[in-house]
Amino acid sequence: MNNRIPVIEKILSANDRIAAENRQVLDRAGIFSVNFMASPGAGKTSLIEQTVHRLAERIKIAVIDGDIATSLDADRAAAAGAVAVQINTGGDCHLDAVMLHEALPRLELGDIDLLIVENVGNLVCPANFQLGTHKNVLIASIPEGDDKPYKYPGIYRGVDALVINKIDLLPYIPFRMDYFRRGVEILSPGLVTFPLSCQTGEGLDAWLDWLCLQVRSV
Ligand SMILES: Nc1nc2c(ncn2[C@@H]2O[C@H](COP(=O)(O)OP(=O)(O)O)[C@@H](O)[C@H]2O)c(=O)[nH]1
Ligand SMILES: [Mg+2]
Repeated sequence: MNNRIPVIEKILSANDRIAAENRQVLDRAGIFSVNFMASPGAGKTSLIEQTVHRLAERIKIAVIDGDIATSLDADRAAAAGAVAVQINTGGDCHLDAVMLHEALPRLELGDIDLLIVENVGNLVCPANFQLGTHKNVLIASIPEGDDKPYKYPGIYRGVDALVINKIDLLPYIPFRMDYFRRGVEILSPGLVTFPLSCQTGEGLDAWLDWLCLQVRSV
């Protein structure tokens, strides 16, 4: 039992080493990359679809989709107009840096401006495994409830931007935005936040402006 903590530390530091290699590969290719993390159903793939629809004419976008099984999400990203690769984790509840490392050569890296990685739907495990992407983006959604920052502090603490999706549902679902945002502020003070709806398009422009700014900054 006493050996467990050193073993986990070793796995995590090996992951960080590969994550740093991934970052180098992406930087060398001039690619800006984001890691989308969220619970299942929050709207990761929907935000990818909307982002690709709106930006694909201006920015070359690739998507790497992580799921336990199926290629359903990569199929959706491809149908939206992105180059898409699916990773099946076969049961793992998160992507890790090695999985991304193995997926990167499946893309024409010289032909990509923006890489979006869709992590496995989960609010716990993805927070522990850096992939080497430039930004970690968390997608919350109204039906999940306003208590999630308090219940899953780990994932809310480590992110670079927060999307609050499905704001079209605010009239129908009890969700105290002030309470939610107070919880976020405690964990990630000043976190850049985009309330939006993939369904109606409300709020998408601010998200896309931020993303384009990041892509241009590479
Ligand atoms: N009402 C509403 N539904 C949405 C919105 N975004 C996504 N959905 C729906 O939420 C469900 C899960 O979306 P999906 O993108 O597959 O989530 P993922 O599992 O995080 O990739 C689908 O039925 C979407 O149509 C939104 O902004 N508003
Ligand atoms: Mg999805």
